[in-house]
Amino acid sequence: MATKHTHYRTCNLCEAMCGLEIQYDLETRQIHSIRGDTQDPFSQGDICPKAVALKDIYEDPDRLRYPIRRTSNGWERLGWDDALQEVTQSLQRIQAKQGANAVGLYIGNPYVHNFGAQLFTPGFVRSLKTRNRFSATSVDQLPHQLVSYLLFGNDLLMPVPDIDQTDFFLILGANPVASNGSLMTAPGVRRRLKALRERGGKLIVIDPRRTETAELADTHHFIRPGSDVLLMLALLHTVFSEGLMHLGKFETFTDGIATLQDLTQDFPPERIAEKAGIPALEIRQLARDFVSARSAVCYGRMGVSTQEFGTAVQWLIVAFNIVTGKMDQPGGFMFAKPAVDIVAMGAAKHGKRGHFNKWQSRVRQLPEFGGELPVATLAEEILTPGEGQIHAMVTLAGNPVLSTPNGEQLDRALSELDFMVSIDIYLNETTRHAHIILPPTTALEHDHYDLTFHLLAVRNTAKYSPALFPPSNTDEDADTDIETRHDWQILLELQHRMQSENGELNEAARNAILQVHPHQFLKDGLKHGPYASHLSWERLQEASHGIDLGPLEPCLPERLFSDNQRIDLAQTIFTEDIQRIRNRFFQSTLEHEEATPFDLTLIGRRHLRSNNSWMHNSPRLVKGKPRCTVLMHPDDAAERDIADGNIVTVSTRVGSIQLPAELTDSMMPRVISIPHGWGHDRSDIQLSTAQKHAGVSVNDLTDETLLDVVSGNAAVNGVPAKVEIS
Ligand SMILES: Nc1nc2c(c(=O)[nH]1)N[C@H]1C(S)=C(S)[C@@H](COP(=O)(O)OP(=O)(O)OC[C@H]3O[C@@H](n4cnc5c(=O)[nH]c(N)nc54)[C@H](O)[C@@H]3O)O[C@H]1N2
Ligand SMILES: Nc1nc2c(c(=O)[nH]1)N[C@H]1C(S)=C(S)[C@@H](COP(=O)(O)OP(=O)(O)OC[C@H]3O[C@@H](n4cnc5c(=O)[nH]c(N)nc54)[C@H](O)[C@@H]3O)O[C@H]1N2
Ligand code: SF4
Ligand SMILES: [Mo]
Repeated sequence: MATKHTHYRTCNLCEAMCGLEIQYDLETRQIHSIRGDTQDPFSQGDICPKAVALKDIYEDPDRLRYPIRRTSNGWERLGWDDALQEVTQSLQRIQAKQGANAVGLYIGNPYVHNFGAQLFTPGFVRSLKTRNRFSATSVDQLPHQLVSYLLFGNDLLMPVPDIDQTDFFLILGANPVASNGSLMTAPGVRRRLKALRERGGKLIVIDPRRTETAELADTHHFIRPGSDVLLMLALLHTVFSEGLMHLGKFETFTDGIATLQDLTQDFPPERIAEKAGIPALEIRQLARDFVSARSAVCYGRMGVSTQEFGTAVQWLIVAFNIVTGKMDQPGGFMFAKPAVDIVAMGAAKHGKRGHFNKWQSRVRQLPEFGGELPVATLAEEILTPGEGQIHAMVTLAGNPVLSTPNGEQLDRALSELDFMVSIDIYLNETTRHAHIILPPTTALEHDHYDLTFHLLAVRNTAKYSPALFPPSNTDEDADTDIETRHDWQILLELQHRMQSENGELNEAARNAILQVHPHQFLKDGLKHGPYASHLSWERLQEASHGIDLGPLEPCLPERLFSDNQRIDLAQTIFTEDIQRIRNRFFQSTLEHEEATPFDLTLIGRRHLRSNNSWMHNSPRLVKGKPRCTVLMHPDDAAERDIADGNIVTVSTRVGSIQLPAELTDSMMPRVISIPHGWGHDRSDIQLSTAQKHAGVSVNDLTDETLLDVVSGNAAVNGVPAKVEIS
């Protein structure tokens, strides 16, 4: 008779780190149920509907279970040895002929949720020796990382809102009720936001859409997409001009305040109100309320990073928190202190500074950051002939065809490569271009520790989860040799093979590493971490629900990695951008505005039941009415004779897509919203459920030339667009 067992683990799907309680049967490897773990001290039983889809991913018959090779007769099965050999030979052949940079690499989002992959990627990257490295960072949080690097001396030292202790939470361009929080690991975020209001705190949301989060807020302000930078300058202006500045301890280690004050002089609320769409008096009151709150935090996420002034907004957000005395204070913008502190470990190993703009991309001269180039230029690097052109690609846990701007162009570019290998669980819109796909295990088959998200959490906790099932087939009666390997094993094996010829990583060295499981790193990390005296590897393993390590605590200036442990708010890289802001908002000629037929502005959105592009093959997540719609204000629809549910054509400089219109006054007039990650109607993919709920890809509309030019981050929000009835 089958026996039920209980397994506790952390959900790996989004950043929230919810604790799960999984009932399962070991013999049949059946999952009976997935629930919230009420004993997890951090998530306290909270989960979202995606958690249950871990079962669907594990059991998904479409998921790849052995390496495959594309042939003229379709995909054929390969043994691991042959597959790895062919990959290595192809990459080496191309590099021998066309140089090291002829191989490009793209790393996607699930990588950050997979500590084995994180630990073994640097070695693999070194073995590729290419400068053509890209990742989802540059369609996401690149401005945050750049700002942290410039202000705090380390790109991973990102402040998080102390949501549990704050009295005043000002949110720009984030919708945590749908996304469950980003660069703010906060399981049960809805509960935490409600608790904030119940203790008398205020929640203010700035967003061109009245989102699910805005519905919970005391105040929601619509804002013109891309104009947050004006709002931040005007808030700072108010603080300076009304004598509200309060630096506190930052007085002793912050430079550039006078310059910052100078720069904001041009931006009184009265001057920018109309451009931003928020009345001047309300901006002034917002600044005053923020300052007078006992504790307060201003936080901006996706919607303000992936736009034209992403870096400037993130810089000004930190500056605003500092000059109002709210930074690094309980209830303010704070830093986590994780048990395995990758920031301190990285600094100890590599010295304190990374690099930015040391070299540029070949075609468009975009800056590298930490050795990566902006993904908005990937397609051009493949399509543009010349020395350094990309002829082969490696993708790891990424689907850039659906997730990067002008995905249609990238789709075309990938089809022209001489060779491509993907390490991925699915044959999807991107991996269909691969010559070989190497399938890794899924989350339930490997152990889990959040190297990144403990660092971004609103409370200090630590949790390790062992694998639930051994890596293999779910169906005992089918081919028993169906096999997947862990991402880290695949990466290590590829590194070894790439390096074995020149002797950089010999057999003995590889075997030595293979004996060392990724969890050895955790063991060492804990030993050198801030809780070493009472948190050992043994204790972490025993605590299956996780360990609470207390609330966030002030840590500056000691935790700064910048020169002399000082924060310079007026670095030229920031201040120079002010001119671009002036030009954009105050000197743009009418001529430019009149010439364009694009009278609306396109932004994105997330839904609780989606996770970027790759969870639409779970039937339980896609059921219900289609979610890939364009939201528009009823007045904008009426002007165009569009009724609710009509199929409309949305066009931008880059392309057109057709989808149903959904009319709602939750949209700011003249702004439209389309979610990303859809468009599963491309041929030759193996996602049977997703194909039935295909939708269209908004990234066939987003424009690879629209960037936050400082960082090179893609501006997938704020794209000029038009809508017509189809
Ligand atoms: N227009 C628009 N575009 C956007 C966004 C937006 O808001 N609007 N958001 C952006 C953001 S924030 C992000 S992070 C990016 C995401 O961009 P990507 O990371 O490129 O896209 P994902 O959809 O997350 O693709 C994940 C891929 O990893 C595979 N996968 C899943 N689990 C594993 C695993 O354990 N191992 C391996 N090897 N593979 C795995 C999946 O099958 C899938 O192919 O999209 C960005 N693009
Ligand atoms: N359910 C679900 N959860 C997810 C994901 C998912 O795909 N689905 N993806 C995960 C990933 S990879 C990430 S990075 C996080 C992202 O998490 P969040 O940053 O919370 O991302 P979004 O929910 O896209 O919220 C962005 C908000 O910005 C608004 N916005 C757009 N343009 C502007 C603008 O110009 N100004 C202002 N002020 N607002 C603007 C949009 O209307 C939207 O409400 O979510 C993670 N969690
Ligand atoms: S909110 Fe995120 S971490 Fe929590 S259950 Fe849902 S997907 Fe998993
Ligand atoms: Mo993301």
